[in-house]
Order: sequence, then structure tokens, then C-alpha cells
Amino acid sequence: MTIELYEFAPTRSQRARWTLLELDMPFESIAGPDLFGSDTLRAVHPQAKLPALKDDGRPLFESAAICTWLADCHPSDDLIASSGTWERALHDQWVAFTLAELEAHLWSSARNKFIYPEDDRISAIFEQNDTEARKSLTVFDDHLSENAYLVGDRFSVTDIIASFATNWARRQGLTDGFDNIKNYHDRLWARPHCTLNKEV
Ligand SMILES: N[C@@H](CCC(=O)N[C@@H](CS)C(=O)NCC(=O)O)C(=O)O
Repeated sequence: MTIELYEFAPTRSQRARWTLLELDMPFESIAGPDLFGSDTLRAVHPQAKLPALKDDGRPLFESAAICTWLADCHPSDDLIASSGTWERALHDQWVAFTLAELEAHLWSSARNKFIYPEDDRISAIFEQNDTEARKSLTVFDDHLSENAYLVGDRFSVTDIIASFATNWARRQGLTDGFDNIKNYHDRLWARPHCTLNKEV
């Protein structure tokens, strides 16, 4: 397996990097801010976004799909449950919930803060996005009050995918009062390969 990872540190490519490090997989890093919108990246990702990956020359995009694929390719590392098991259904549940019910709101606010051209930005959306994000964070916090991790009470790729979003929410000041999420982040930061940004 020859892996090329297209990445840039602050982006969701951190999920893919962390997964590769946990799996101890060698990879070539193609990195930098110049990648956004470039022809080089468009050859791997149709919207020229990060992350993207080439596996033996085959392009793959979407951070959750990349992480899940990498974990599936290395079953002996036990970073993900096998397809057709209940734990795998829980992985799919938490990934879908993370992307649809939390990250979508964070991304909408980010786009309206610094991605869209100034004239196209809608600041009225921030309050609604924050409210919806906090509703979803409540679900994570409740689960983590009784579980150290999201699936099977052990660290898995599900945590790599979900915690990027919960940590993004923390950096936006949305996790105040969610002590179980705070403790979860502390547990993840204790892992040597963790790529979660500690800054606020
Ligand atoms: N759902 C995608 C999101 C990809 C995405 O939007 N990446 C951002 C960086 S985190 C990007 O490349 N933005 C540039 C743009 O929107 O043009 C994933 O998880 O991979």
C-alpha cells in the first residue's frame, strides 16, 4: 500500500494523519496552503479541498471515509469494528451524527466568518448554529458521562473522527460546562499521536 496524504495542519486532514500514525503506516505527505483549489489537488479531490489521499494511485476524499478505509485495511490494529457488527453500526452512527449534527453547524459559521467573500457572509446565522451545535454537544457529553470513548469503551477511529469536531467546538467556546467532553479531550491528548489542536 503506497499512501500519499494531501494535508495542511489546521484542516480536517489532521484526522487522516492521526489515523495513519495510530496504524504506524508509512506515508508521503503533500502539504501546504497552496494546495487549496490547485490543479494538483483537484486531480485527487473534485473540489480541490483537504484532506485527500492516494492509495496505490487511487484517489479518495472525505476525511471520515479516508480514516474508516485506513482502519478497515488493518483489522489487526483493532482501530475499528468489522462490518456487520453492532459496534460497526455504532461507529457509523457517531460518524454520521458528528458530520451532520455538529460539524455542519461549525462549518456553516466558519464559512460565514472567513471563507465566503465578505459581501456574501450572513452573521445572523451564528446564533442558530451555536444553539444547534450545543444541542449535539449535549448528546456527546451525556454519552461520555458513562463511557470513556464513543464505541466499545476503547479508543477507536470513531474518536479520531468525532473529536476533531468536538475540539473545533471547544475552540469556538461552545463546550463550556461540558465537563465530560473536556475529560475526553484530556484522555485523547494523552495519546502520543494525537493531532487535536490544543489552542483556543
Ligand atoms: N467534508 C469534508 C470537508 C472538506 C473541507 O471542506 N476541507 C476544508 C479544510 S478543513 C477545505 O479544503 N476548504 C477549502 C474550501 O472550502 O475551498 C471532509 O471532511 O473531508
